[in-house]
Amino acid sequence: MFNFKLKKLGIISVLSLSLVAAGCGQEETVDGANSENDGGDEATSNVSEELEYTITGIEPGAGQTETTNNVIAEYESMAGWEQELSSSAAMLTQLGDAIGNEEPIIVAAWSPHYKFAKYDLKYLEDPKGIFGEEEYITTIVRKGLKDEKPIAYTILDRFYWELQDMESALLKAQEMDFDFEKVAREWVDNNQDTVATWTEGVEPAGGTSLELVSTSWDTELFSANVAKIVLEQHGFNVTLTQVDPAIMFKAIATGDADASLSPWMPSTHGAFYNEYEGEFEDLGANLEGAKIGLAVPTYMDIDSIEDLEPKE
Ligand code: PBE
Repeated sequence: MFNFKLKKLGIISVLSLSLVAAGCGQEETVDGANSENDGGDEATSNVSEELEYTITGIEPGAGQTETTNNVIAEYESMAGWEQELSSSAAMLTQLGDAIGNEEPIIVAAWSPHYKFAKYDLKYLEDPKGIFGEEEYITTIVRKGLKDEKPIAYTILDRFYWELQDMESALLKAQEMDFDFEKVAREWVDNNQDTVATWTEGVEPAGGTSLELVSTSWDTELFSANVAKIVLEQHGFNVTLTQVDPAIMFKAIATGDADASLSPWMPSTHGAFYNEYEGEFEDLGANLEGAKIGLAVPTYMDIDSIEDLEPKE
């Protein structure tokens, strides 16, 4: 129902493409070095050429994919560049392989995410500010939830945590095979004080059903699973469904689902948000200090999107 088949197909075709790309990359570099190069920008122009003017992107349906397309369209330095789309998992594999071989790579990156703890990465500066400075993750609920399920509404409205909590949960998840139900359960057990601030003075629900939708990135799976456990402990019968960002907004706007803690704002999901604005209620940030952008391993010699070279 939610594009899984499409995604799998995407991974296969993109992986085979990238094998072809990897095979061609070296010849191109040799050609480039032999051709009339003015020498000044040699390092960076070779990097752009070596990368075949390609960003290693993530899922076609990710908000970040759209934002990166806007970046490619707005920067002269990225004229003719493309994104290779597949999945976050495939991107992380390619990132790990590139770093293992000290090869150049530019990835669609976001934080909080464990890749920044695992690897030495830097965001490329974005002087036009298209990715935005800072993102926050917000909680949206369907219209009518406040009247129909006021207990859930109150708990969801209070739901908020510190970046630090999220970052340590994401590191924990690595040790626990990304079993976010387990990571969330452990977090709830160990953070009863924080949980108490969300549920304080709110009477138990007594079996009311509640539909949560979440996107499938680590941050969101963690927060959705924590919300699910806390709401279940408070007497709700919670269903959690993983969906693409477009479906997440649609499900809340149409009332098919009650709530989501997944929207990244203002840049990442801004287009979806605007499309459905007025058809859902925004309860405000559940996490602040997130970020999206293009990132490279620190051994690469470029610092800004403007250090790239257009494809001629
Ligand atoms: N992300 C992580 C998602 C949202 C969370 C930035 C990769 C996206 O839709 O782009």
